[in-house]
Amino acid sequence: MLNVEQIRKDFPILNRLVNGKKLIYFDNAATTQKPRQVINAIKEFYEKYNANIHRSIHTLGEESTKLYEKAHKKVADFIKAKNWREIIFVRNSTEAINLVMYSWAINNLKTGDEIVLTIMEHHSNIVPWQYLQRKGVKLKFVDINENGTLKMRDFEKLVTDKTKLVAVTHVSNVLGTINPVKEIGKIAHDRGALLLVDGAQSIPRMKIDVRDIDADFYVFSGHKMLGPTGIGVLYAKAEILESMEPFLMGGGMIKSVYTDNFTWNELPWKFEAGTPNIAGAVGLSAAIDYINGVGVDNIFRHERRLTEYTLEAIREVENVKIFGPLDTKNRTGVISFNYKGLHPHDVSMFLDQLAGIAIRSGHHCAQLLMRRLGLVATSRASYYIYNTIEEIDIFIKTLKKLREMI
Ligand code: C6P
Repeated sequence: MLNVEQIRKDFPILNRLVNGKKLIYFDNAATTQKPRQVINAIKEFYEKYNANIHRSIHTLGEESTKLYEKAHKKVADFIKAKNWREIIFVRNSTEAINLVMYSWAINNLKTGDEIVLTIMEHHSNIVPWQYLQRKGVKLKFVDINENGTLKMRDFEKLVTDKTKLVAVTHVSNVLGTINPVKEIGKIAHDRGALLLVDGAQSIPRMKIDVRDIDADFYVFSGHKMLGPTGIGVLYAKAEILESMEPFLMGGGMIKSVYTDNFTWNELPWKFEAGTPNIAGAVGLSAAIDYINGVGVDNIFRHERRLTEYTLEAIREVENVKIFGPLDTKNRTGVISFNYKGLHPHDVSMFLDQLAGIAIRSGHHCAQLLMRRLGLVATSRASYYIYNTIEEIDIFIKTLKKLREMI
């Protein structure tokens, strides 16, 4: 069990008042809050170590280089990568997927090749692939069942020897569904395709072993797992990275430059052109330490408890419809719902104004899924380590109050 009271003390923002009420932050799928340990690590970096990396031989330059390389190693251990050189720092999940598209897909896919996605993908795992349609690459989409799980038989049908890539989210940011990515990977590999896993919503709350999943690419963002914004990760198998051309060119990614050509640096620097987000990497490192200290399994269990409690309590609120699996074994603490008679934006605004509750409303960058569900938007509460049953009680009470108001 988590010591939530103790954990909450690490998050200064949770003391903030919003509209006269103590902040209740239920927008964790968008971005999580940051503990003092992460904030201090960034502050300490700028106060004591700030220097560019891989350039200067002076003490500060050496120290900041060490910190930056250590962050790669920490991420590699965290996701059980074979080698820290398989960890590329980028800005976020979106950039990581774009890197795969520009560096791998553009050079390896041709007219007639296919990519299999799912209808529950975030736009970041759809739009970059649509760019390849101009090359004659076809996109196919796996559908969902009524309970918000993937139609696994669709994979069997849609993944063929024309498929070069299966790109799927590990956890839906709208439904909370946990997808069986290992099983999906087997189907992809059996037909000679690669597997890309969008881990944006899984890494903050699930133990990740990229080798067990057998992911060829696994991407995530630091800011959804207690880290700062502007730092994210592309993991890829070393042999694939070795075969890929860099996407961004410039300083840091070269070994030698001549008037007519250049040679690439070794991994991962080959893909990290220009001065990187060094402080971001230090912050991400501290975030991983924090998560390891709490225990990923404990985080998952805590969220499950909050989700079970919510799904039970929300039944008492008239005219609320929940989306996604009702079985909490197959889902994380993301609860999308609609309130009959109120637009999701209005629900969000009322919760904020009346009780200082921050939820997200809208299409959640998943318009294909919205259309599939016959919706334009939902309200979405999403939990993390510092959320409590007491906060959920206030949330449910406020939802009931809305009923009386309208
Ligand atoms: N979802 C949400 O509120 P970036 O913006 O690159 O850090 O993450 C993109 C992304 C990719 N995949 C999934 C499954 C995601 O949930 C997200 C981000 C946020 O749901 C912001 S739209």
